[in-house]
Amino acid sequence: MKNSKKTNQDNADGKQKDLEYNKSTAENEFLTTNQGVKINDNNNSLKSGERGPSLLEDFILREKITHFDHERIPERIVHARGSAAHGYFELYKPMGEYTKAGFLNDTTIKTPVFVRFSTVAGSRGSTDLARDVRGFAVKFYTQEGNFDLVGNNMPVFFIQDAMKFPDLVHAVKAEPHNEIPQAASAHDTFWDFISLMPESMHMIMWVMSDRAIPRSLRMMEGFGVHTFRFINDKNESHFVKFHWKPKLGTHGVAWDEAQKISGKNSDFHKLDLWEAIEAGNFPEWELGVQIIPEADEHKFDFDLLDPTKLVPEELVPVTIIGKMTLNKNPDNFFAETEQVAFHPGHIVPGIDFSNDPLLQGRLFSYTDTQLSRLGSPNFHEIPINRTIAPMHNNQRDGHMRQEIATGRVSYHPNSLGGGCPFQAKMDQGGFTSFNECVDAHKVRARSASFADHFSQAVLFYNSQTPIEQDHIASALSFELGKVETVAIRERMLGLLNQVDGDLAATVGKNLGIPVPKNMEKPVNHGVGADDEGKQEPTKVKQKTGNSDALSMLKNPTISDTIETRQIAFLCNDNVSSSSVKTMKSALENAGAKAVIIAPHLGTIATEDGAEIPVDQTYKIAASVLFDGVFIPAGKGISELSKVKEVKEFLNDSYNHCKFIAAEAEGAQIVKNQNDIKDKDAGIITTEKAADKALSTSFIKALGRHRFWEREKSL
Ligand code: HDD
Repeated sequence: MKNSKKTNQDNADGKQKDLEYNKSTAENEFLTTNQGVKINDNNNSLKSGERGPSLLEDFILREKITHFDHERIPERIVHARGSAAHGYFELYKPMGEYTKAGFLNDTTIKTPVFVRFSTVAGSRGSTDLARDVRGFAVKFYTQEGNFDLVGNNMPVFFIQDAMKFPDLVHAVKAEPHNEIPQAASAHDTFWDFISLMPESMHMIMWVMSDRAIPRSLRMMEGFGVHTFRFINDKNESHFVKFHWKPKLGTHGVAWDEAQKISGKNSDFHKLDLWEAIEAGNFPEWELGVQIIPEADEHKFDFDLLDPTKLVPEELVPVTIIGKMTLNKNPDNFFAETEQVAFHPGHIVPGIDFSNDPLLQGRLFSYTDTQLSRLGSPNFHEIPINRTIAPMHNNQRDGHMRQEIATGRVSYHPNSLGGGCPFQAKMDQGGFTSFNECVDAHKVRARSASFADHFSQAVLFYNSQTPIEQDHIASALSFELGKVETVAIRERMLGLLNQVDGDLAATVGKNLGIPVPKNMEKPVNHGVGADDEGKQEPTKVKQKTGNSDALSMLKNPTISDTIETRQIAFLCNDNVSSSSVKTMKSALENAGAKAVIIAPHLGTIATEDGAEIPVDQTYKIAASVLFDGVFIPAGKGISELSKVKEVKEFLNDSYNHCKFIAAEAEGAQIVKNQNDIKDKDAGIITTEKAADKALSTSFIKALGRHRFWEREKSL
């Protein structure tokens, strides 16, 4: 183990080499007990007589069953369902002016990373497509120790102080008396809590937007959320906000689609990430930072320490400093994805905390939770968690200790061990906390600078396109429609009214209740008993009225690539091979994947007697699992109009605003479908077969992801 650490620091493979020590394979090996004894019969327990009782002395049976009985560990209290991958981070330009962190200064190093994405509220076995925040946790195995950036796919949070975290989580999780609903916030306890906590309104706008139903984990932004500090080698501090920008753009699905995907394939995101990496389509994100000098701390209309606020990119631009590539799936889900232990408190010299009260509370929570989840203070020794930097200290013993620390000295200072291990001076890389001056009274209070709960909710809402605003109104109508207590719905309308009168009115109309007039002034229940009625939320006018970066559709960094998109080809025997081939090769050249769907597996015969392998049948394939649909030409295609699943396929594609392309007989099917016809510009048809112009327009259209304009006519 020791030698590996010296050599494993050098490159992107460093962590992989480190993990090799713990990998095993049973190839060409005998089956044995855990003690290494070869097993002769793995099918029958030891009995007294063929039909007699089993014998307690059967150590092979006992060992097997005992281990099985203990296979499960508690799932994470939040973020239980996750998918992860290995990769590396490359720096574009040295950041020495701001931070002395080694991995942010040396552009020649590829720092290994392990990234876990997650939903928050649901259990381990819940659906990937829940309307929820997504966790975006990155472990950088740097040469100076592990740095964990434990963020989300949204840049703000529900609450301002860690004191409220257990309340928030209790409210959103399944209700305690009947454990319903699973992985859903659409229930009374969540909205009861939210309606009493106006500070959550900004985050509520994000969670009700399509950010909460991503198309793919590879198509989400990531955010460090809190303001952190960069510390340079002169011990100067700059505030910093971290951003991950996906190369494939940020995309969501329609809510009806999300619900159907949950039925068709609840592992949709997990599988998508897995398959992309297996196919060599390595997902990439660029790392961006917003840097704010210490002197500018109080220059904004909001408090940098308030995690319900973001720093608009129009005020402080995001500087792109590097790129992360995920290029390897885990070998073992439990060993890696389940046992990985992230902690916002895992930082390296050059990075430090701010006094954000949510972050400060997190610094306690993450080690604590690993103790109950992984069962031992030695969780840092689990292969996926251990650092590739040299690690020496006087911590000893505890459950399942792996390291065999030699020698008689386990204390500091010592003379018997030659004083080892030594403390490191700052110029030797020793970590020192930023020497911020703090002179204050001990109080249990919230700063008045945190009291503006609505301006940024308004900023977010106003920055959305009308389509995105409609989606927010629909999401709120769905969620609050499932709330049974009318008083909770009314309180929520009061809060929504602070964000936008029309939004409140639309949701109110759907809920069948008028926006309550006497609730113009929301009450903040998130205060101490002596402060009740004080510290009411204020609405401060932001300088930035609009921020395109907050909209998925207006975002200036929007990507029109169709790489890795899955396009369904609705086929049948007697299809035109040139029609299929022309579109398939055009899509593949653009990086997308054509999936051939037909009534049966095996191959389909083309009009000219060739054969095309079939990927899926209509019994398995569903529109919601694809990004777009193409119906080729061919005499046999006309028969598809009789196939029920094809009708459903087209209807769903249409209703979820997907682009549909069709040629000749295929185009006729679209025209004959009552609900669709060729009503809008998202339906691209031609009477010709193998039309290159059609594939060009289809690819261009797919780059827009969805033809959302169609929603108006649905
Ligand atoms: Fe947390 C897990 C992100 C606030 C307490 N959190 C967890 C994970 C992510 C986040 C991505 C999953 C890590 C993994 O994949 O293993 N959490 C956040 C963000 C927050 C946040 C972005 C606000 C900005 N969290 C937060 C607070 C507390 C916690 C305020 C407690 C005071 N979070 C936990 C936890 C978890 C966790 C209970 C559960 C499993 C784990 O830590 O390892 O400790």
